Amino acid sequence: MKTVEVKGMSCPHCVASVTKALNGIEDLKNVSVSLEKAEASYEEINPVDEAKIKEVISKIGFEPGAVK
Ligand SMILES: [Cu+2]
Repeated sequence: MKTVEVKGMSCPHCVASVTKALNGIEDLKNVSVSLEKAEASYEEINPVDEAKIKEVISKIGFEPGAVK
């Protein structure tokens, strides 16, 4: 499992938006977004470039941080 920091989420709608966006990436599964921790966790079915993850988060108006 990996986690990516997601800055700028303020309510459950933000969590839903990020969850939906990440679920839209082929090869990700078990996406789980935490407002409290300001991060999203996920598993990869096949390796996904971190840049792709960050791009998707940025595109919907949030600020991605470190992936770990
Ligand atoms: Cu919100």
